[in-house]
Amino acid sequence: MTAILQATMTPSALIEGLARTPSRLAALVEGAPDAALDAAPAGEWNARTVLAHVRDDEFLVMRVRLARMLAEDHPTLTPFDEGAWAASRWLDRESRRELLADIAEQRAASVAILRRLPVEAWQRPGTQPEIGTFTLQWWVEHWYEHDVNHLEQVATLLGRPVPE
Ligand code: NI
Repeated sequence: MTAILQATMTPSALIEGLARTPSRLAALVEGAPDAALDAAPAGEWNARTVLAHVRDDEFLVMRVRLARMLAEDHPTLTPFDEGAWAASRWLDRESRRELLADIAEQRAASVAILRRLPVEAWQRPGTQPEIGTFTLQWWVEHWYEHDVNHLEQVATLLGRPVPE
């Protein structure tokens, strides 16, 4: 029998962490020149693309997987091709102001769902071929770690510390 991946953070800590990411990202890019948001080493995403990725993943990936794990009995989730996304992303709402507003709005919608989950829902299982089988809580923790990774990525790109 294969082990089911389990979270180490509590639901309340995860919700609190996820809820803080939009303001941390906003503080991180505040005052940075637009040219800095668009600069990156060859072959890497720049900060603006990372912000668009965080925004788009929220509704293309996060809430889709959340909804499937809540509605279906142990779904097999579909991998998401980030390279294809980056090559085909919409560019018409990528001003810093729009990106930050979109991130805050999308995240608030996700957090509102998570706050209302019954306690047993956090143990619902899902499987992703390249990861294995996990609880919804593990997957939300994975999502929070994704936030932290991209906060650190933008901080490195801009040469700034990650805000508290
Ligand atoms: Ni990512």
